[in-house]
Amino acid sequence: MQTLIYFLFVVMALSGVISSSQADLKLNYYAETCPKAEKIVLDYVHEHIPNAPTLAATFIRMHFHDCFVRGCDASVLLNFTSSSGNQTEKTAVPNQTLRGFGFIDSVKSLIEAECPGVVSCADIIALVARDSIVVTGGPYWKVPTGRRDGTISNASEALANIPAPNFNFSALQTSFVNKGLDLKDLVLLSGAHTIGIAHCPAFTSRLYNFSGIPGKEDPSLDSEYAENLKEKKCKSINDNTTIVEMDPGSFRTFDLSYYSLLLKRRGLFESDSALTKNSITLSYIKKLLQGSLQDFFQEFALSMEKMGSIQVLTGSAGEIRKHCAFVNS
Ligand code: HEM
Ligand SMILES: *[C@@H]1O[C@H](CO)[C@@H](O)[C@H](O)[C@H]1NC(C)=O
Ligand SMILES: *[C@@H]1O[C@H](CO)[C@@H](O)[C@H](O)[C@H]1NC(C)=O
Ligand SMILES: *[C@@H]1O[C@H](CO)[C@@H](O)[C@H](O)[C@H]1NC(C)=O
Ligand SMILES: *[C@@H]1O[C@H](CO)[C@@H](O)[C@H](O)[C@H]1NC(C)=O
Ligand SMILES: *[C@@H]1O[C@H](CO)[C@@H](O)[C@H](O)[C@H]1NC(C)=O
Ligand SMILES: *[C@@H]1O[C@H](CO)[C@@H](O)[C@H](O)[C@H]1NC(C)=O
Ligand SMILES: CC(=O)N[C@H]1CO[C@H](CO)[C@@H](O)[C@@H]1O
Repeated sequence: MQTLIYFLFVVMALSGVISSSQADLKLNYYAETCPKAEKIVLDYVHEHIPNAPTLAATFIRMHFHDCFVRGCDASVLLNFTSSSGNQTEKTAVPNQTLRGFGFIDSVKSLIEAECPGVVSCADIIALVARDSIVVTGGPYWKVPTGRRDGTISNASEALANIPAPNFNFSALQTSFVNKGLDLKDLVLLSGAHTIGIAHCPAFTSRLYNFSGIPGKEDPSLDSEYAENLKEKKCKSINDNTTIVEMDPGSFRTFDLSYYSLLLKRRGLFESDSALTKNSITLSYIKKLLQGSLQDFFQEFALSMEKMGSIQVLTGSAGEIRKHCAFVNS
């Protein structure tokens, strides 16, 4: 009998541990402590994103990069910590193309003025990302709040945890599984590449140096598209500055065309085209293309909610930063 009780206790404790991170976030977490917080974010986004719609892409990407390194804890925003100095996550190669830090700081200042020390920077990233995408006509997803801010930010951890554009299928799968995300999430979340831009270095090896062979093109890239990119965009392998729309023609519209391009072998990164090389992910792509835009939005929302709860700090873990770029002293 005692053994049975002990067994039940262990089972309950384990399931509690497994579900605790998600259970501790809740919708409108600041209802009592800072009732205007979410409205302040939404108003600021409404006021500024229509003038700078390309920031919506950078914010959803910032949220992704935050969540994949030490969980969604705003470690991506830190400029300096005592352990890493200025070699924080944002200095790592994948982060060098992030923007919009000033926007987040402005939202934080408005919220601090309303209720000091209450709302985390991690929640602000999650809310800004969602609201910016909605304002630009993309999907809505729920953002339960209650995340707390981390105190560590380490450039080498960003390199180790953020998937790279030259990842093949199995490397992508491993990267996502390590964060509790499955192949369906991989296909759906990659769908964010329906908006935004990339710099040439993310894919020029596919045009000029595939598999390290000078002059070789990636045979899984549509050759007409490849020629076009070489002639008009990334004219050499050393072009570090030119930007390319990832979903040419509708890079500001959150739609299904990213997936159509994948099937036409026009995914820009190896990581995009890798999704067509596995039968499970290929069939998800085809299924999405057979469904409606609303179906895609609904599925995307579920994956975003999963992503937004990766390894979150809750309760008394971490802190509520006063300034998003610095840990509290
Ligand atoms: C699956 C693995 C992924 C890889 C390898 C990857 C890689 C990249 C790279 C290399 C860029 C271009 C950055 C630049 O050169 O400026 C980019 C852009 C972008 N990524 Fe991803 N990404 C992945 C997943 C995601 C996810 C999960 C999201 C969000 C849910 C996302 C959202 C975006 C957006 C919106 C942009 C455009 C950014 C802008 O316009 O500034 N990506 N990604
Ligand atoms: C933090 O670093 C960003 C660039 O990564 C810079 O734009 C910003 O001004 C810095 N913030 C502070 C408060 O120093
Ligand atoms: C950063 O992370 C790397 C890899 O995990 C580790 O070797 C290094 O010691 C860390 N740096 C600091 C300053 O904590
Ligand atoms: C980072 O810190 C090092 C020394 O600690 C300093 O030499 C360098 O200028 C700093 N870089 C930036 C961008 O602040
Ligand atoms: C995928 O990439 C990994 C890491 O670079 C490599 O070890 C592996 O062999 C590759 N797998 C395939 C199927 O190419
Ligand atoms: C081509 O790829 C190889 C192997 O990755 C690398 O060593 C070489 O520097 C690359 N060439 C150029 C011009 O970038
Ligand atoms: C582009 O970046 C690479 C790697 O950072 C560097 O070696 C190269 O000199 C840069 N090219 C130009 C034209 O700035
Ligand atoms: C946004 C940001 O902090 N970008 C930095 C990325 O890293 C490079 C090199 O370390 C810096 O020059 C950028 O300022």
